Amino acid sequence: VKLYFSPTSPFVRKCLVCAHEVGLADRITLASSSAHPVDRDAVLVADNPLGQVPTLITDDGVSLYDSRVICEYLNDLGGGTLFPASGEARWRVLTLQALSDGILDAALLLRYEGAARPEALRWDAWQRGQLDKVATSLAWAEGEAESLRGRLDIGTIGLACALWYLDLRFADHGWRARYPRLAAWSADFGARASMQRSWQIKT
Ligand SMILES: N[C@@H](CCC(=O)N[C@@H](CS)C(=O)NCC(=O)O)C(=O)O
Repeated sequence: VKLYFSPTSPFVRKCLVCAHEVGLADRITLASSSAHPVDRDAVLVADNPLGQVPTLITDDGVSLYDSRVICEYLNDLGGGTLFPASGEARWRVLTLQALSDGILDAALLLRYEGAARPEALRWDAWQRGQLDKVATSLAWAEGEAESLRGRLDIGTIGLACALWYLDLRFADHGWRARYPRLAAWSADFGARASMQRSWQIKT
C-alpha cells in the first residue's frame, strides 16, 4: 500500500505505529507530499479532495482517509486487536481516539496560526481557546492515566502521538510538569518498538 505522508504529521505517525503493531510496516511505501491548508498539494488533492495526510492507496487503488479509517483498515488487514469489536470497550477506545485527534486538531490549528497565518491576522483569544482545549483534554487524561497503563489500542496510540506532537512543536509548553502521571505513562508507552521505529523517518 502507498501512504502519502509528512515526516512530522502526528496523524501519519498514528498510522505508522498501527502498522508496526500489526506487523504491516514493511507493506507500506511512503510517498512524499506537501500537504498545506493554503498552498495545497494538487497531487494529493487528486487522491483525497481534502488534500490532507495521511492518505493511503490500497493495492487495489482505493484511496482511504483519514487516519481513523486508515488505522482501522491496517488493523483489519493485519488481523490486529487495536479496535475492540463491540461493546463498552469499543466506545471507550474510540472516544479516547477522538479526544487525542481533537488535541491534535487544536495543536495543528495553533501551529498553522504561527507558521502560516500572517501576523496581522492572528487572534490571541482564539489561540488561547485552542491552548485551553489542549489543557482541558490533558487534565482529563491525567485523571485517567492509571487506567491507561498496559493498554494497547487505537486510543492509547492516538494519545501517545498527540503528546509526541506537543513535544515536537510546543517544546516549551511544559505539559509534563503539569500532568506528571500522564508524563510517566507517555515515557513507558514511548519505549514501545512501534513508537521508536515510526519516528525513524524524521527529517
Ligand atoms: N482528521 C485528519 C486530520 C489530518 C490532518 O490534519 N493532517 C494535516 C497534517 S498533520 C494536513 O494534512 N494538513 C493540511 C490541510 O489541512 O490542508 C486525520 O485524522 O487524518
